[in-house]
Amino acid sequence: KLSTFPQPKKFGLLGNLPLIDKDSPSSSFDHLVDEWGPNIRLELPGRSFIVTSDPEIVKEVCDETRFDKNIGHLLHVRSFAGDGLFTAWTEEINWQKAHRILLPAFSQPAMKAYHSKMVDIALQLVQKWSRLNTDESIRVPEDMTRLTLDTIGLCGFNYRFNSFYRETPIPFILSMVRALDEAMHKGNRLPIQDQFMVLTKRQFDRDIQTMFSLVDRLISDRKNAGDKGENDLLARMLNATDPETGESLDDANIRYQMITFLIAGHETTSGLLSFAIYFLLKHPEVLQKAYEEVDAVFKSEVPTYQEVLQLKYIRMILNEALRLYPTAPGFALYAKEDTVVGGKYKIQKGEVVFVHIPKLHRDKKAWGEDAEEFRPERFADLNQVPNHAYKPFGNGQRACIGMQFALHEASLVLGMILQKFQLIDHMNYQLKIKQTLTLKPDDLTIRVQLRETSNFLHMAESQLNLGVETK
Ligand code: FDE
Repeated sequence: KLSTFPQPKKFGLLGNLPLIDKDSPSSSFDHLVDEWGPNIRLELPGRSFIVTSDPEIVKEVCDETRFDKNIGHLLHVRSFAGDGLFTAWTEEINWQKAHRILLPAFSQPAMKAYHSKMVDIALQLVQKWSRLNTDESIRVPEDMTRLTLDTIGLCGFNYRFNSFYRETPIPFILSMVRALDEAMHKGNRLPIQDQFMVLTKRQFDRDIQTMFSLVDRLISDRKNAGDKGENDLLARMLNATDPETGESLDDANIRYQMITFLIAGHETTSGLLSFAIYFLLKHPEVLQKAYEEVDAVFKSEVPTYQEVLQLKYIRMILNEALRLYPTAPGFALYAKEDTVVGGKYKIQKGEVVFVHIPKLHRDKKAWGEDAEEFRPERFADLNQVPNHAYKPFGNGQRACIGMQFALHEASLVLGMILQKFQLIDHMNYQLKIKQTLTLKPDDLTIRVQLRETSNFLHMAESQLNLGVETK
């Protein structure tokens, strides 16, 4: 017996649009799931789609023989990310080519090549924090964004954004953030509203040009300088050929990939680190275990690649932070053919299903009665993790290519922070979520104090050799 997805109340021509907070769609979905259950149909002007956070249904829509990644809702991001990995359809030749060329560049062993660059940037954060006076507070998401942006810039294209030396973002980043915000809002605006926003449109076009011009310059500079043995993503994109077609990526596509890495690689990872800090502040017993691990594993102030891999408990903390607050809170699929899911819901060919991750990650059937609690021990044995209820990096071949990159970077940084600092919840922070495209703990600030470890006394010396002696 087939049935239809429950649909919340509609408002005339606007359909369900008024139920979605345009500044925070993710929290609107949370409320809708609370009220209507884990499977819902929503109708917005000109489109209709299903929202699910039901592990049984997610398992089915993650079957790549029946469903594939949908790009429709990312149309406006495509204006500047083009056919880069994130915004390309799976059938596009450039997705397949770039996927094959770039997979090795993001593998776990490839992280060895980026490790010392990641350490370089992490040291900048640690140094900044260690020079603060005791009454100065740290705006956590802002510093984490400095860190992740500088890291992807350096590992990706040997470019230094030098965000720790600036109070305000550079024009490129202002443009990127504004364009992303506009892309998110544009999708939920009526065409008639959109037509009148001439200035907004002009700004959007200008922002896109700002992004293109920096990235295009980096590409042409590198080509002019010739191959100096750089081991970054740009070098790989310029030199590597696709094992299947023998072709390499063209300049326009490389530009889109660079913008894509900057978009995908910095806000998501910075949110992850910010939430991890938030949870550590609120869970002293977890913090204590994390300190013990870092003290046992790190032999000096400049951790090695191998040491980072040994931070098992830190990884568990990151996994658990991503469970409760998946910083990329959803992904979309479309049905390749007419099909039925959950044994009763009909989905037509081409129909879109949006997986709302935050509620999936808190499903009590999958995670147990304590699903709302922060408990890293859930990830002690990865075989015990309910896979179809854990999708912080998306699914299948369209899953996050940057996962190892993000986890290596985040483990390294969290480890280095804990090695040096005691974290102080000076304002008794109450969690407030902010959504741009990604989630962040809004206005989280902390204070830090240097821990009294003997290691620290040698720090000043080793800073002089930063980066050089990492193996
Ligand atoms: C992707 C991704 C995803 C999926 C989406 C869809 O499906 O739509 C997700 C969910 C994610 N990703 C998530 C995340 C989180 C974090 C922390 C991150 N992520 C990070 C990063 C870094 C980097 C560099 C990146 N990331 C990148 C990326 C890319 C390129 C992509 C696309 C892929 C394909 O091919 O599709 C992604 N990422 Fe991520």
